This record gives sequence, C-alpha cells and structure tokens, in this order.
Amino acid sequence: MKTFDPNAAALKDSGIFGLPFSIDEAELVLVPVPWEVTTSYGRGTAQGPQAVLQASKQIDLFDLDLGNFFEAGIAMLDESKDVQRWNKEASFLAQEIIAEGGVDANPDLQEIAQKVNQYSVQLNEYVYTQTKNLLDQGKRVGVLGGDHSTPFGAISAFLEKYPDMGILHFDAHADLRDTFEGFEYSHASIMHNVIEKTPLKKLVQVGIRDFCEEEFEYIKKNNQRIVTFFDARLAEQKLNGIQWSTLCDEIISHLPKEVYVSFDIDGLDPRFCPHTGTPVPGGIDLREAFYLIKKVAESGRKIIGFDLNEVSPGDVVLSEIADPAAEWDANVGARLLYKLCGWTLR
Ligand SMILES: [Mn+2]
Repeated sequence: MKTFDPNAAALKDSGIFGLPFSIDEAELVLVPVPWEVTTSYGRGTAQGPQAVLQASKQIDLFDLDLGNFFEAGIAMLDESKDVQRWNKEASFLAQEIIAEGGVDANPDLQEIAQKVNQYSVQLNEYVYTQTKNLLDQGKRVGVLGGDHSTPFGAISAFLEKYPDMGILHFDAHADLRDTFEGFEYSHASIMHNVIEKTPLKKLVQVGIRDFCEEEFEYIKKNNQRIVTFFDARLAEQKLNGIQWSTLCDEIISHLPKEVYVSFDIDGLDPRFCPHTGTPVPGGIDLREAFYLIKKVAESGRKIIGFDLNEVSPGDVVLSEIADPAAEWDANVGARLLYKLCGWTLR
C-alpha cells in the first residue's frame, strides 16, 4: 500500500480496480461466480467477472460522494475452478432442455433437469460457504455474477447475520417464477426461491417491466413481503412531473434499517448493458440508480452487502474483449460495482 499511487495507471498484475490489497488486507471482498447454467436467451455472463475485472482497472478511484473509500481495501477472490467446471458440465446438460423450451412431461428431460438442479445446489452451497466465512471474519461481501441465480447462497448467509434485512432489487424482470423451464434454481426464479426458502421479510423491486400474470398474482398474494415498483408506473409518474427524488423516498420508505442490494444490470436502460442476456427496453438511468442507492445510505439505513449480476461481454472469447461493443457492458458494470462497494464501505 505504501508504494501505491491511486492517481497512476493500474499495474498489470493489480487486483480489482487496480488495487494492491490481498484478501486478508481487504475490508470488502468480492466473490466472483462465473455461472450461467440456466440462461435461456443471450449468453456470456459467466465471463462477466473476468470482463469486469479487466474493465475495472481503468476507473478513477477518487469518488465525488465518497472520497478515497478504496483505502479500506477491496479485493476479489480468484474464480473457483470447481465452479468453472460445474458451469460447463451443467450448461451442457441444460442446453438440451432449453432447446426444447422446457422439460414438460418428458421423463428424460425431467431426469436431466434433476441433474442440473443438483449442480445448482452445489453452487449455492459454495456461494453460501464463501460468504459466511467472509462475514464471520468481519468482512463486507459483494457477489459478482454470473446470472441472477448466483446470489442465493449469499442472501441465505446474510440473512443469518442480518435477520431483519430487506432486499432492494433492481431488475427488468420480477424473477418470481416458480421454476422456469424445469430448473428450480433458474435465474428467472431467484426471488421466488428467496421468498419461499428463506425468512426474508421485505423485498422491494424497482424497474420491473417483464413479468407474467402468475408473477403479478404472486406479488399481490405476498404483499406483506414484496413491494414492486413497476417501470411503467415509475415512468408515468415521472412524465406527470413527479420528481425522481420523491419517488426514491417512497421506495426507500418500504426498506428496513439494513439493506442488501441485488442488482441485475438489466434493470437499467439497455443502452447501459446491450449484451446482457435478457435486455428489455425502458428501465432506469444509471444516474437514477446511483441516486437511489445514495439516498438509501443517506436515509440512515445501512447497505450491508450486495450482488451485481447479468453483466455480459456478449458471447465472445475473452481475448476479443478489446472489441469496444463488448467492452461497454463491463465498463458500466465496473463503475456500478465500484459505487456499490463505496456505499457498502461507508
Ligand atoms: Mn434478474
């Protein structure tokens, strides 16, 4: 740290954001999860952590709101070779089901889906164990996906330490499907699994604009635990002259004192994430997202941790990431990741 110059260009062998911290030295540790077994549309988000790591080195560290918060130490674990292998094996199995549009009543496909589910359970245990170990050491933790199924184990671990926490969920999708295409741990079911399998008391969703009627009914049925700010309604209110600041206050009023942020990058306007797996027109602006997160912190609530997922450089090999079109998603993702680290370390 003594020889580290935050104003200089990042060194080649530096860590995330060009920082020099070891895991031991870092107050905040990122857990990369290169996983996209159940993604059904565009692929590439398993390469998200590596692409974000590369893009993160060009970020200027000084932050107008938070100053030199990086000095607390931020580091990212190495990607697990096991997770990389499970992702390959399970993706191969899952593709057969995805190509058929789901398992339906086909017993052969049901058997394959069971195998994929077992891989997902292993993945969840891995993320849970990593997160719990780090939280037990007193560290702050962020998960970097991978698809949106990746943080389930992390959310479970956070809930053990912070049983009264709520989740602020940015997304284009409600992610409340009860198994999707036969996959119990689909990226499209993350919040359904959180509601059904954990004691989470409050889920506050923002930017939602792609959901089925079953999910809409599920939100109504669980209205004590789920509050959804649909993108269409937020956009309408803005068009009627209601300020984003006022809307943020309303969103925040539903959150408890401790807030975990689950950020699916496709919650943003797709111009910020054109290669994400399931982009949807509309959505919130990056500045609006930053402002909402800042207001959460300034409301006296504590951001205790986060995940950032569905950042994708597109279905390219990493050596081609120099392609500016493919680099853009990781560039935005790295900046969003840095802000999330900053408000968590505050
Ligand atoms: Mn999602």
